[in-house]
Amino acid sequence: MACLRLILGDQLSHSLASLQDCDKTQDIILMAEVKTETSYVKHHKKKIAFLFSAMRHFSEELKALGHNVFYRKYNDQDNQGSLYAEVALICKQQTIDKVILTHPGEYRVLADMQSWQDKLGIEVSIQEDTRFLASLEEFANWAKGRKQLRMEFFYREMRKAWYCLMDGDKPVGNKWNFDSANRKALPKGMHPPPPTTFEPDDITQEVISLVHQEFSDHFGSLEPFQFAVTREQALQVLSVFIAKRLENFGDYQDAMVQGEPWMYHSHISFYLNSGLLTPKEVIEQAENAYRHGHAPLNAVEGFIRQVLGWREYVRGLYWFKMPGYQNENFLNAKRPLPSFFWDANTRMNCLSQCITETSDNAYAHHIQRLMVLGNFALLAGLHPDEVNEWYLIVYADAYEWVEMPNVTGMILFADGGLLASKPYAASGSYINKMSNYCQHCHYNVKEKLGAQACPFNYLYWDFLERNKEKLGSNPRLGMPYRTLNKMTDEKRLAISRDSQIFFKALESNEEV
Ligand code: FAD
Ligand code: DLZ
Ligand code: SF4
Repeated sequence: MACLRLILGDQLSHSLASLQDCDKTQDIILMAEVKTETSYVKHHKKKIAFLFSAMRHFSEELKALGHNVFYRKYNDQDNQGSLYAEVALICKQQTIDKVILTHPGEYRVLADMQSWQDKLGIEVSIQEDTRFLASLEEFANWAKGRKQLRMEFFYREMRKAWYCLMDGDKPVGNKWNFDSANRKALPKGMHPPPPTTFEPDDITQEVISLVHQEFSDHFGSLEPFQFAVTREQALQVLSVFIAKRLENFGDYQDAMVQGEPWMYHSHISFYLNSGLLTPKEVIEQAENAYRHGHAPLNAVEGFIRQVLGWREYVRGLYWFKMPGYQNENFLNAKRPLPSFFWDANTRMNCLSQCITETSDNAYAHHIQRLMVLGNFALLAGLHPDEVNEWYLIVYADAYEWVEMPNVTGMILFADGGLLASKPYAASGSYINKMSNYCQHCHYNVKEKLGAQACPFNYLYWDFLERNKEKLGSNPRLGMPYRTLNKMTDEKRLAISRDSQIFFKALESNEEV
């Protein structure tokens, strides 16, 4: 029986379900660079270059292992333009008894794949993506019947299930979570090590030329291009992180410093999400570092919580709630995305820095995504569709399964509190505490009102006032609502007035 096995751009793992039991004598492995995938949103140039190069390297590895690989390049004359059309062409030209797929990372792709069997008249089998540590069924069993799906409780179950950072039936250190130790600003004069980078080889050079040629109108800088593009290189990024950054990961997890986009983060999301690394090996290496005394518990637990907790949780939540999740807009946010999200042209230094780094690197670390960019999107009431699209475009690690819960649930509270117990809303003083952006800003973070005041300051209160009906009874917002309620009418009017001036400027595309 001859099988056609399609491997997607984010399925570059030798352990992939649809590669198991592959019959090298008659099966065909198909990989294809296609327009439908490059254009459903206009991805950052670096994201396309990274994936195409990683796909091409992976196909070479499969060929070297003796597999029969058909690789469709983007500018091949006969490129069929979509995954389905590429599959259909091979099924027409060859004798194929069965098409084997691995569950994709986005609902739109799954919905498409589910129609292929009827269209092709050939059996199509969609296998579970076993690279994740919680199956979709396990997540659904955990989530069923719960009103709120708190990550913390899911994470504890995962720690027990994978016996990770456990001492018998107790968490190591007798606490599940060491987050309270992980909120330090970076001391002056302390510089994180540079990121691990790679010079483009011939395959990557060819892809870079292709991206210049075909995607010049997409967001972001293509060069310098320094990502890992093979598993071997991705493993190097991981081992340098474990050896040189992990020990400080916890302490400075929430810190932001102008000119330091990489901090003590791991920079492995690109490689985990495309399949070059597996979450299991990442977690094992981090736990080993703790067990051998190379990194403290607050760092290792903090890091493992991201991978074993958040990453698995958002994936479970996405599939548990799709397709409805994409329409959530609890706060009825309507404002279009300001143009400065594309050109960084704003006097708000924190935003300008984070957007510039996003454009340069196709990367920003979590707190930049959450507490600067996301916080602004929340306070300004930006429409979830536009915010989701932006995040999906600009980061090289972005796929809907991980991007959407972070945007819809975490930053916009658009799911009404399914993911987060309260909106991650903050005034300028949080950004000032965790970064040095305010020292270089046109606005004054200490001023609450008026033309020089940091816009986050009045937008924060205006957000609470605007959404009082929906958020006023949230127990975790009791303190700020009590403060708001105690404000004089005059102060409340001034907050509303300054916010209206700000929004008007946004609407008329003036620089803010
Ligand atoms: P580290 O800080 O070193 O963390 C280690 C790993 O933990 C990451 O590589 C990632 O795999 C995982 N992780 C950490 N936080 C999360 C989280 N909240 N959700 C899921 N996994 C997490 N991550 C993506 O991989 N793709 C996205 O498209 C994406 N979009 C985001 C959008 C918003 C609005 C926010 C707030 C977060 C988003 N994240 C996304 C999560 C997180 O910001 C990135 O995973 C992280 O910044 C990647 O950098 P790193 O590898 O250096 O991570
Ligand atoms: C993101 C992406 C891009 C830009 N291009 C391709 C491609 O040409 N071929 C491919 O197989 N996959 C690509 N991908 C990744 C897919 O979009 C991804 O597999 C789906 O979004 C499901 O997660
Ligand atoms: Fe951002 Fe306000 Fe600080 Fe400026 S003053 S950097 S706008 S938080």
